[in-house]
Amino acid sequence: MITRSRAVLAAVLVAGLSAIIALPMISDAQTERRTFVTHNGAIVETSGDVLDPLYTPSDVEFDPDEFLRNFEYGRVSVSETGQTVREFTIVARDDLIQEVSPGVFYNVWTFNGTVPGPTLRATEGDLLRIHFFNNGSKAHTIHFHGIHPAGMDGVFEPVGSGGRFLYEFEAGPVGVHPYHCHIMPLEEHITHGLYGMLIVDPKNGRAPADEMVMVLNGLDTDFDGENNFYAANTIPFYYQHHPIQINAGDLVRIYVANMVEFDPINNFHLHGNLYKYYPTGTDVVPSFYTDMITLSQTERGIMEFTYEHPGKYLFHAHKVEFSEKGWTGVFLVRGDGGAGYGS
Ligand SMILES: [Cu+2]
Repeated sequence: MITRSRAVLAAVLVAGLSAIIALPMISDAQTERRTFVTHNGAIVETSGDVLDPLYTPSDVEFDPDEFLRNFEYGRVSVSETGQTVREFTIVARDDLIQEVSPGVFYNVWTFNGTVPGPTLRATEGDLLRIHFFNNGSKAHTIHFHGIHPAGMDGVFEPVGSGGRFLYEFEAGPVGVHPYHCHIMPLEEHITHGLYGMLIVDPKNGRAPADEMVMVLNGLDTDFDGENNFYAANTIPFYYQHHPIQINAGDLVRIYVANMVEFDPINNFHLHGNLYKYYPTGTDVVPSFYTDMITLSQTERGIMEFTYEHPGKYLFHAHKVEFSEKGWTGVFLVRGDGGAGYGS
């Protein structure tokens, strides 16, 4: 068993790189950026770990099937005023290594050990207390999209290595809201994986459905400012090789968010069907009935659809480059009766 060692990794950063050049190191307390040259001559820099896939074990076991339908509701209590309180603990790290595709290892920066971080869920008006611990080597924060006081915005309150912060605000508005680290350089902190989703449900709930989360993301594994892989939920081609099983006649609800860096747009195309789409999930009336939405960065929403006919149906980015680099999957629609989620 080879133990991961930064010294070893630094010495052998050869995969895909032809040479390390003696350009001055760019460093400051926060980023410790390193500069090197790729095999095609491009000069790139990163403050992440540069890895040799031949010698790199993986620290992260991420199961996209488990992530898909997992919602975290927090530790629930009731305040003296009768308000529901939901407490979450989120720990940031920036030292984990994940085999993101066979033979491709990447230094992921994580909330609670995975990319994306946990899907948090609350009801409008709940008091959220998010206990944030930064166990990383760099400063990090959590910036939530949504409505909250300025001091809870995770922008001007950097949490240094070893530090902690309590984010406290009321859940709202109803919708789907991404959260992400907001430390500069922002592109780097996001693309390494410090993001997740907060779902705020209406007080009267939602219609029963087979619910799932898809965070659309990209991986820049060679630090050149372009993504080498794309995915729904991090692992390229995962849901193509492991089709998502749903039932004909069941209402399916997908909470989707686009967290792809570097590329200005992403999209979601569904085969053999159309879906109702609720941008940002803030309205109870769908804005579109379509098989194709386009999302800029952090755009998100709710998709709802029901398949009538059993079989295999593709879903993917209609930006073909993205689908050919991993952002594609399959719904396997079973026709033998479902869980009874009526539409
Ligand atoms: Cu960060």
